[in-house]
Amino acid sequence: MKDLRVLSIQDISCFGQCSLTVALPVLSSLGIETAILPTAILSTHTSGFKGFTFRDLKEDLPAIIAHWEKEKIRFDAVYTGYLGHAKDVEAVLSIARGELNEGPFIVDPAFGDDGCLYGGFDEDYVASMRGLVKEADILLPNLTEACYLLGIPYNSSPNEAEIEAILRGLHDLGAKTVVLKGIARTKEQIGLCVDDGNDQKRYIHDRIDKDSHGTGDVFASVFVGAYMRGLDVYESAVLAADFTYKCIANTVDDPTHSYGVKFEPLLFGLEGALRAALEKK
Ligand code: PXL
Repeated sequence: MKDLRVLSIQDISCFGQCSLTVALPVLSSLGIETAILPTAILSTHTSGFKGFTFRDLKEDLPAIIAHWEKEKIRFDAVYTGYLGHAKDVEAVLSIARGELNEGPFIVDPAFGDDGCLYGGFDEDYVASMRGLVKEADILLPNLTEACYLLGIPYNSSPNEAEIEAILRGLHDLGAKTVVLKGIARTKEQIGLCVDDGNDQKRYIHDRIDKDSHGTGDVFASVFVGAYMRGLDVYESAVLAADFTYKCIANTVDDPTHSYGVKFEPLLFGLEGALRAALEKK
């Protein structure tokens, strides 16, 4: 296996199983060296906790980047999630499109769900995210984020024409390939659509009727790991969706675990599933 080094740029929520505390173990378990650039440190994530602390690290980013540039450090991909501050975008783009990154720039907008923005975000944050979308090789939005990015009303059950318009709109914003999550949603099913501007593929699969926090981060981390290890975008999205489903199934019966999903016990099987998918190619 080729040595791979990915940089993940997101917040650290010290407690709560999301962002970097998901990306690091997932990517590491897939054999990928994972460097991190934390954009903020929070005591917990912002969903379901009250009174969390938030230390913005945007002042630190330029010096970290300058040091990496001096050391001639290189990454095989850059993957961003929840950043926390609109001003982070400038630093992120200087990494993703500068000498530090020699591979794809993969963007999970990570700013909303179920028709709403996460607490603390506003239209300015969404506007700044459009700056990332413009440069994204692969964009991983859910339906909520896609609608906000396009400035259109959220509809949890878009019809065919609406899905087409969303995909076209995201390409027009600059995203080269889009993995749109949360289509064809019923109580029992949910799906995703992969669209590279020429070709479109969908994956509809079983759904557990429970909203779980951190699943977008699990999906994105598995997706990035699988894609970097050699699956194509669609295969990576399928592996990520199936693994995310298993994580929810592993958590849904535990009433004490409402803040995230119990992905850790499943990581060993994830590497096996990835290898099996690679061997099938
Ligand atoms: O899972 C996305 C996420 C990441 N980081 C923080 C969050 C959220 C979602 O609410 O609050 C701090």
